[in-house]
Amino acid sequence: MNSPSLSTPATAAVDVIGVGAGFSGLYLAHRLTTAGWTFAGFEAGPDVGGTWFWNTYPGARCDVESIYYSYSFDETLQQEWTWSQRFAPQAEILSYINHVADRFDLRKHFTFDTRVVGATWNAADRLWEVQLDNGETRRSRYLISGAGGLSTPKDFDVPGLENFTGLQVSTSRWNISLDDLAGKRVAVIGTGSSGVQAIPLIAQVAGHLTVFQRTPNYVMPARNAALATEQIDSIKNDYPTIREECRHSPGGIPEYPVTDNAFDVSDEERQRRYEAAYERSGFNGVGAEFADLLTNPEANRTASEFIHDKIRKIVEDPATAELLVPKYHPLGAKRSVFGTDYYETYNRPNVSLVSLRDEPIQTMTENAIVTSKGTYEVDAVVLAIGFDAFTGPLYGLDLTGASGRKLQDAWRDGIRSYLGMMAADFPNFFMVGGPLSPALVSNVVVTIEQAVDWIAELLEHARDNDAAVIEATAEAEEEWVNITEATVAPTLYATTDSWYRGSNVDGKPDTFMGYVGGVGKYRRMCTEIAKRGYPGVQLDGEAQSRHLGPIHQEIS
Ligand code: N01
Repeated sequence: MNSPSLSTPATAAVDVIGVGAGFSGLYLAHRLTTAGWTFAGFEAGPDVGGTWFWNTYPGARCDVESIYYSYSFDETLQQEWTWSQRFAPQAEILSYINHVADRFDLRKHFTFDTRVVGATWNAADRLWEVQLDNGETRRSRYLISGAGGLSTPKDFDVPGLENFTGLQVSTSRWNISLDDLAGKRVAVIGTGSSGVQAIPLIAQVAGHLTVFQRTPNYVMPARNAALATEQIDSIKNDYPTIREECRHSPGGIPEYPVTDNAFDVSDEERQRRYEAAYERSGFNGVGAEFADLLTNPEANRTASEFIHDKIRKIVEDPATAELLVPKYHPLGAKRSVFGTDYYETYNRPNVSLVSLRDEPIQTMTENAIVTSKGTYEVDAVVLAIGFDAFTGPLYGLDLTGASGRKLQDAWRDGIRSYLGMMAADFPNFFMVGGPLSPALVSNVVVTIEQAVDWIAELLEHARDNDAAVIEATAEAEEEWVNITEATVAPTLYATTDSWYRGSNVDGKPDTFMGYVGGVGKYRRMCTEIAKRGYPGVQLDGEAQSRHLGPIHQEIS
């Protein structure tokens, strides 16, 4: 194959620098090098895996079913790999990622233990100058971030944490063994997806576990199970259809077809349906049982109260049950959480719960957490407090765009992008599953593959047109921001504080960081944009149309 790098200036060592060697970075390396581009990937960690390399805390597993949370780009790959469980544990996902890296010989494209710490657009040479944490600078025509949305841990903003001299570990950088907690008095701070998965296993070994909960969540049973041989055979026979369904679904998993609203049915019928959904569980469970659960607060209340009742039935101590009942947000408006024996864990004699809403942490001493109501002596603190989502990893690249402005300054008053993949004033820079893409609320692997393919085709389009510089127009970016806002506005996401909107990080602008119109609609729209010659994208300063135009309305 002829190298497509003919137009890459001599001063650029490679066509593309890619950031990260997780699901995004690996597919990026595969897709682009197969098409003949030269590619240099940099990964801060010592090996491939991204999220699944770092998040090794006890109980870590994906809550999107393994058969959907995997690559679809290669039929042989999906035929030869066999998932053991409905929801694969972290170690199995990591070995899958390693298998992919080996099978397609992808490690050779990456330098590990090397972080991108800065990147500046050089307008004269029309390339990116990329600074690495080893002090070197590399130059590339294109810079593509596959740094992920949940790869930058949130600051450890627990007051007085620096005073604590006992064992301290965070779920997102787990570096101890569960045995290290055996017999100890352990505190877990945080009850999101990570905390909920870790808590039952920590409880099994700890002398005493105290959970410090700020916001109770709706935790639905994961209902994980081994995949039977017949199930696997049937999935493998049907993979092409399953993948196509995922690609054109709302959330990147086969759609659970619901058209009726919660009050279209009798109270008894609604209850019956919630019970069936609770048994089914997963993202197509209770939260997806009626069409209006995420838009009508009253409808949502019926589903929320259904879960409240479940909690009260499972948790034996009524006072603890009341603290666990989620009352500060509607079901599904914050990221849904799926657990195994989560509420049952609070029936153990060695587990207690502290509500930080009632008694906030004031400080920590060398061996205790001090709240407004008491002092809790502990030997170990586990932080499960989440991430500086989406912008954290991007701002870590410290990008300087064409006008000399940093990305973090350009987005100071609100996060912006064109399709979640490009940013005006940052030429030749692309994001795989970036902010305002469907990545936030979908099976991210589906979004990753779509984004990589779309970006790769755009690079080819630019090459075919002898264009060296690709940039989203400010007009198209503005339109996309308006579309994403208008799409989320009628939903309960828009009015609920969550990391989806940056509420968990002080000073972060209030922007819902995803497109909620569905991965299927988004894919069809991106395809149409490509077909029409990329309106909203300028090549060497010339835009076919500066606007995205009515494409979003035209596509169903
Ligand atoms: O983080 P989170 P996570 N003092 O932000 C609390 C994905 N994921 O790592 O809600 C005390 O959800 C915070 O309280 P509040 C998934 O997308 C997936 O658990 O802000 N508490 C909350 O309870 C997920 O949504 C999987 O009031 C503090 C918790 O810490 C995303 O990653 C598994 C605090 C943080 O919850 C993030 O999940 C794991 C403080 N200073 C993760 N700061 C699966 O696929 C925060 N909190 C299963």
